[in-house]
Amino acid sequence: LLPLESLRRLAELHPKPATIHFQYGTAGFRTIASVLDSVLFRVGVLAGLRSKKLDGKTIGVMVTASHNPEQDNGVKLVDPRGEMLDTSWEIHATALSNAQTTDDFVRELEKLVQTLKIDLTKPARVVYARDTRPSGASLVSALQDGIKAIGAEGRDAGVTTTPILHYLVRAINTKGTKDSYGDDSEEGYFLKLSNAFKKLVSTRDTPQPLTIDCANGVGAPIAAKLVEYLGASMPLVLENAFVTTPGALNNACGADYVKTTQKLPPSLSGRLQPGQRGCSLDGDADRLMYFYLDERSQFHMLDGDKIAALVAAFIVDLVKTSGLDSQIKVGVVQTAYANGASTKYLSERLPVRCVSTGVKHLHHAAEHYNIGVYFEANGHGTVLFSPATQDVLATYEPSTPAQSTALEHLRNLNQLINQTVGDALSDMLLVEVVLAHKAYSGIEWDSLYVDLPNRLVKVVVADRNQFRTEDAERQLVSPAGLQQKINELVQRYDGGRSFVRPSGTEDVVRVYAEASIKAQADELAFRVAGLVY
Ligand code: NG1
Ligand code: ZN
Repeated sequence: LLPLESLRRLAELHPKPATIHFQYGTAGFRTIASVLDSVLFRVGVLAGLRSKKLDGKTIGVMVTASHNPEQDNGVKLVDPRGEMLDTSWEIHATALSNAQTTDDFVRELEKLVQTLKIDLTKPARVVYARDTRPSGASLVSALQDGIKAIGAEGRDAGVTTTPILHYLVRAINTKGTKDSYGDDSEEGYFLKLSNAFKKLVSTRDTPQPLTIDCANGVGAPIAAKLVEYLGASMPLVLENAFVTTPGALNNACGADYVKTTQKLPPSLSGRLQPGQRGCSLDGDADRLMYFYLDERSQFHMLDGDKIAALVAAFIVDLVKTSGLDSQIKVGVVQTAYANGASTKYLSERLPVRCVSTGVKHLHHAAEHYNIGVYFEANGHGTVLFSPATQDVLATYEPSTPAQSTALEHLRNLNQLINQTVGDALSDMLLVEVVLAHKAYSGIEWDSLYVDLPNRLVKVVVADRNQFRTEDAERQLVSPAGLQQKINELVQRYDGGRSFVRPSGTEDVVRVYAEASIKAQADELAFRVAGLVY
């Protein structure tokens, strides 16, 4: 039976604000922090139930609003293998969060326990963490009340990055098994990454220091710890590390700023020398954007598509050199936002699939390859080695020194890459490995292909739910007739491509357009926006 006394008593301390409707979307719950107290309490209870349903496996809860402004916050659940919450539970999260009174909440819980046949006698374990937002501490205490109310065992992972929380969940659940993911501590994470990195770059000279824009977020203290583990193997210069300055988080800095403005954060001007490269993390360090200044101090952005191109080509080469190309097939997953030039570059080298926006779609599609590389243009992504591929790598016997070296590199990449979720710091080390092996500077990396000029605009509409898509969001099926009009417009632009979809995280419709000339991409985007409005 449900512990009704503690559930009721603690739920009373976290009443749901009237008139607000919450929704568990692609980014979990995310909104202005001041209304989230009841949501955090209920997520604590739900995490406990999910753990009981999965036989006491540890469930993760991350309190963050990523690249959103400082006054926002949010919360996401993490499943036992370190992946996003199973989509079938998103509606349960939404239903629980919207129960108006304590009675409604208890009724929803009872319904859930019954329909999902949850055995309440099972143990429940939850590990949680938060980013540096000022609202985080009080939201975590609401979460702790929820965990307590359902009688679950909680573990506080403190202030850390989203990808470290995902790592911890997987490490805890695989502890002592043959699939052990590493020690279930922050130290275990740093050791795993830094040891693999050092092996992968053991033959090069000390590199130029890399500048990291930490978005004034949790990436700053975590990167500072990483610096100690990396030592001379990778000198890092941390910028925008003002985590306690009010209003600084994600403000005119960070990966989202760089991607949307295609500019160097003003705070870095003068801090980066011509020819030097740097990168930006977002507020919870799961997105990564690279950039460099050319010899004329012009800014060049290297986004998630450029990272995918760099990394996928490198892995394909290693697989071939190791002699494993008949057993290991490498593939790439992108979304419709991937620059057309990147899709062309990649398609000439390996299979590429396009899926709907949202990490869960990319992640699941990437699992279908032996090695699946996925990146969103905005810098979120990772590489997945399938279980069978990991076995092949563990048991394969190379027959030449070149094969043996390539195999060793693949094994170390498998350790270096955080395969639970996109991880800016792990991805950054991955990029540095490839650049070192190829002896590429930013310029050479950038010239793998030339981005098609593009423009992304938001349109506020009366009801974004009217916009429905198919074909991985590249075609509108509703409103009727609109796609036809878009097609007619697109035809008139050289290299034109455009699509329209409702945002999953904001109350807007997004319009993306590409063309061979910048002015034409802008014009196409605005004309399509005109059709939508
Ligand atoms: P929406 O708001 O659904 O476009 C945005 C990003 C996604 C993804 C999610 C989750 C764009 C165009 N969209 O989704 O790529 O990162 O947020 O945070 O960048
Ligand atoms: Zn993020």
